[in-house]
Amino acid sequence: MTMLSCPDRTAPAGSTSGLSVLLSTTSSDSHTWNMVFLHLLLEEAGHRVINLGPCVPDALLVESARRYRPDAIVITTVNGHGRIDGSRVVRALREQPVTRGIPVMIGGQLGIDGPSSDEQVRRLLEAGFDAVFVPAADPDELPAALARLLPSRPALKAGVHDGR
Ligand code: B12
Repeated sequence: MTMLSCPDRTAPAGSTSGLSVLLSTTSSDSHTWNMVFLHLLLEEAGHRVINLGPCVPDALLVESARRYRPDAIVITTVNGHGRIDGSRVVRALREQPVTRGIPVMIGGQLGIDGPSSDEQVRRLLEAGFDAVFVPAADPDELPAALARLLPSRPALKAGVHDGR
């Protein structure tokens, strides 16, 4: 069957690029509306989204990153376990030669104590995240952060990063 009409997923004129973004939650997190919101936000910014859905096991996220080799990985989590699940999965991504250079960002409600502390953010960055969005962050910052992060990794964009 031929698709006669399909939505234009290319980047709008003037946007930085049309990046491929792997969107995931953490293994324990079943919330989905945050994913729907981010999926639409990223598509409206001109990016292509691969959405893994809720409760993504670490091994599936790592395997999906190996398979799709996205320009970036965005993790959304609101159930309060993000600081633990997120740290674990980003370490797993950093251990694999094929996935270690992919920019990874996390945001939502990262703990169970309301606004994320500086210490919580520091630990997530130390575990391997390139960017951490605290609850007070404006989600509209995400497309801008993607645009800022990726030009600093030209080899990755060209698909010739070590180990790929
Ligand atoms: C609906 C809901 C559920 C539904 C989810 C249904 C579904 N299909 O998604 C159900 C009933 C299943 C559910 C279950 C649970 N929930 Co619930 N849930 C909610 C609720 C009421 C709304 C969430 C929602 O859909 N919001 C709409 C979306 C669009 O907004 P959002 O999720 O806030 O995301 C925004 C921002 O966080 C931000 N953002 C999110 N991710 C990212 C990532 C990046 C990179 C960036 C930039 C921004 C960003 O952008 C989004 C848009 O502004 C919230 C309370 C609330 N009012 O927020 C609790 C809430 C998230 N749930 C909570 C809890 C505790 C649970 C349970 C553990 C309860 C239980 N004891 O079983 C389980 C979790 C199970 C699990 N395994 O994860 C807590 C989390 C506590 C915490 N973090 O400290 C909350 C905050 C309620 C509360 N006040 O206690 N929940």
